[in-house]
Amino acid sequence: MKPEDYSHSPISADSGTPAYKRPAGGWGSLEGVARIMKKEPPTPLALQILAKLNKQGGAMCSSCAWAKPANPGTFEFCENGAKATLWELTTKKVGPAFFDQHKVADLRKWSDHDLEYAGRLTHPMRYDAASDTYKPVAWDQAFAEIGQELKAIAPDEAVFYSSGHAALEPSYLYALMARIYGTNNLPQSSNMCHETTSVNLNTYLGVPVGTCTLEDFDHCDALFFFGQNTGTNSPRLLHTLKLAVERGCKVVTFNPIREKGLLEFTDPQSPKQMVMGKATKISDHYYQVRPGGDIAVLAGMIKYVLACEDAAPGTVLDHAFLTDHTQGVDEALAEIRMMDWAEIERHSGLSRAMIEEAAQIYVSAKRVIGVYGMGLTQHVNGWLNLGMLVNLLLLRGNMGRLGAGISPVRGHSNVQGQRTVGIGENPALFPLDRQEEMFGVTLPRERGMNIVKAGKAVIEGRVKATIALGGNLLRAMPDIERLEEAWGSQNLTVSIAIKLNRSHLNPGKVSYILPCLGRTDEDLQNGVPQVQTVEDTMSHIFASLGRAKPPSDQLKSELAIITGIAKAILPENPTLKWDDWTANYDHVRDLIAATWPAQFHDMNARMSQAGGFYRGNAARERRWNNAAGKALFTTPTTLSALGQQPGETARGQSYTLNTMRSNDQFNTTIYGHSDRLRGLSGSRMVVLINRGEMARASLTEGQKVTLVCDIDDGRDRRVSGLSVTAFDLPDGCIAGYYPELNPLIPLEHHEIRSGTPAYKGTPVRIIPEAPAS
Ligand SMILES: Nc1nc2c(c(=O)[nH]1)N[C@H]1C(S)=C(S)[C@@H](COP(=O)(O)OP(=O)(O)OC[C@H]3O[C@@H](n4cnc5c(=O)[nH]c(N)nc54)[C@H](O)[C@@H]3O)O[C@H]1N2
Ligand SMILES: Nc1nc2c(c(=O)[nH]1)N[C@H]1C(S)=C(S)[C@@H](COP(=O)(O)OP(=O)(O)OC[C@H]3O[C@@H](n4cnc5c(=O)[nH]c(N)nc54)[C@H](O)[C@@H]3O)O[C@H]1N2
Ligand SMILES: [Mo]
Repeated sequence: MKPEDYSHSPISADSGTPAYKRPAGGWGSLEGVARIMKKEPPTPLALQILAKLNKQGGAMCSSCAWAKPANPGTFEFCENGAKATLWELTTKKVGPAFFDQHKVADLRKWSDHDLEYAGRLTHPMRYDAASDTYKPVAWDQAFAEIGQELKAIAPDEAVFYSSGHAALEPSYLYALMARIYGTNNLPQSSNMCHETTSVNLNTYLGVPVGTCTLEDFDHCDALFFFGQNTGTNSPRLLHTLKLAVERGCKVVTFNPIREKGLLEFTDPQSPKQMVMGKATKISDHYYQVRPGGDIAVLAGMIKYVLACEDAAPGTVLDHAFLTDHTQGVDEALAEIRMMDWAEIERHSGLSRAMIEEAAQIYVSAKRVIGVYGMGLTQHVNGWLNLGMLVNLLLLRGNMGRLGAGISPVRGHSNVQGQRTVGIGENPALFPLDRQEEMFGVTLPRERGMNIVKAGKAVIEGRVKATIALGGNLLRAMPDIERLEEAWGSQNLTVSIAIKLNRSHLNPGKVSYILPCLGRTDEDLQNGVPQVQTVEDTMSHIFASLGRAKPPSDQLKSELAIITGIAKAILPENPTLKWDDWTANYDHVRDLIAATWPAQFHDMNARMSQAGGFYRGNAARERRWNNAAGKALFTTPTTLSALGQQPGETARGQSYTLNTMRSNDQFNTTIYGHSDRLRGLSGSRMVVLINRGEMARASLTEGQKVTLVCDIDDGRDRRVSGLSVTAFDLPDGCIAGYYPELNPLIPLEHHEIRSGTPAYKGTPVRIIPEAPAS
């Protein structure tokens, strides 16, 4: 691992560690796009598709779920959106000849990058154990055998996973099919990311999603960012932030890593900034909180707000809002008042002065938005991270009014929408009565399995079949080595995918890879191009139209594949018009509209309007659709979001591990080996650690080490061959890349209310592989 040439940043707190010298965005991001184009020059059509990305009549980007404005810029895509789009539009192909040449055992030795870089899947393939290769198969034969296998087991022995990518129409039919078949086992990728949000915001505010829209970002006076890496994961939000900062909005960030995008940004769409080499400073204050320290930060901020109110009673808190709209404030505040500043400083790693400085910005701002990502959700006490952030916002009525609210930044491009239209293991969240009436069927009411429960059931042999609508579970999940050992003993594994990945290389006894059209591909049914829809992180729904010629005439749309499986596993029923629905996706939108009329009425007409159509949000209007009918305060029970504190354990010194994304990946899709915005490149097998901790542990730069999980449940979890890399981080924590470090995270180590894996807070020890030289 070596720092990039433009190595050390003047803004890094430790100038001796790698950092990116230039602002986020700017020429660097154009170079990032150019680099991926150089790998494989885009076709003229690919360039046209990029130019229309996230605009009316174009495709919606398959990278992040950030909001798409009604008045888009000339280029309404970012460096990483371009990478995702061009990655899908590759001209390379993985067809029968490829599989003939490569045994599955050999492919298992390939890297994540190389597997996907090989190209687009072109034919339905069935695993042949005798030759250890995948062989081409006819679609009809595939559907028939999948049907046989699924009919031979109890419905609750099957799992229907979806990665948050497929559009609303296939997702609606997928959930419907699984339920009519007889199971609520519908885990989704958000079980690994914003499940903490879905479960806990629903409890606190009566909505499972954020309360803000883009308009709020035009009116807020202060934005507080917790654990979200905007520059890499939702770069189009940087443009929104720049506009906010330019009108005087203050930005305050809490993150253990000084993430470049939240420090400074040059808008690639601003000729003036680009030519003048100017950048906009984004965060007014950037605090390197210790991982798991946000509860303590928020407790300290609330103590300061209360001190201000005590000094000038009636002027700081929004008493009318607290009385009319909230519940539990006295109890929560009594507990927070008793919290000790020394403990707050210890857990947060920040001084009282720093926390009070941030809180003063909160008190001075009329309208405040709290923004967050995986840094809050992927912890054992993620519920309290969110509870405390909601507490802070509620105190001054920063919920359900213009310019204020809570704004989780969602991951996959339709992850929120899939949940909206029925994907999820909890049947209580969906109008199953209505669907029973619409289709004359009986739907199961027992709760199904989320991803952690499904993983455990696979390990224990209780799952006999897994169908995956996209995704890469054997890389994305925790404890992947434990899962790999058990995966192949299932009767059936089916992956609906556009590219080959590691999850396809652990076939069940019967195993299929079913290749589908991607977001940018033209989807013709009976010669008519079909539109699909997706929902962004702000609950707006957009039509998306693919225009590229598919890589093979053998591909089916996700919707058509679901129809094929549904017809093979479900009894004939004249109300289930699978063929009609596949022939014209308008008909599926009619079903969605009939299922949720208030939100989706006239969906076919509204889906193409500029800025999408808004399906509304009760909390935004101060209607609280939870059990209490009020916005709930949360009483803290601890100051740490971690399940286990780092430090000296019986087995040695342990550190909190933060598994993170590089700037050159989309989840388990690895585009390359650069993490430009952190000044790193070359290898992903690194352990980032600060220089003080390195010295205390007698580690040297580049030294090879093994990480060992420090949770003792009788299983040894370790990853070897990692290089020690000095990096600007708080004490007590280390960082490294997802998915390479996923073998270290126990499946049982998760957020306690929602089951979201604690990917940002696993205790690990460092074992040198050779003595320090
Ligand atoms: N290019 C690109 N875009 C993506 C993705 C991608 O992989 N690549 N993935 C998509 C998906 S599915 C998702 S869910 C989102 C994820 O987007 P993010 O929510 O940004 O998730 P991470 O990249 O995991 O980064 C989390 C941030 O939290 C910080 N952090 C870690 N622990 C703590 C803590 O205890 N407290 C605080 N305050 N901060 C902490 C980390 O340093 C890091 O900056 O992005 C989506 N967009
Ligand atoms: N350690 C650690 N682990 C994590 C995280 C972390 O921060 N740290 N983050 C977690 C998060 S937030 C998430 S969301 C999960 C992600 O988990 P998943 O959603 O399961 O994984 P992805 O890497 O997004 O899936 C990539 C695959 O999707 C397929 N694909 C791409 N486009 C399409 C398409 O159009 N249709 C279909 N059918 N398939 C397609 C491709 O074959 C590709 O190989 O990982 C989680 N795992
Ligand atoms: Mo995610």
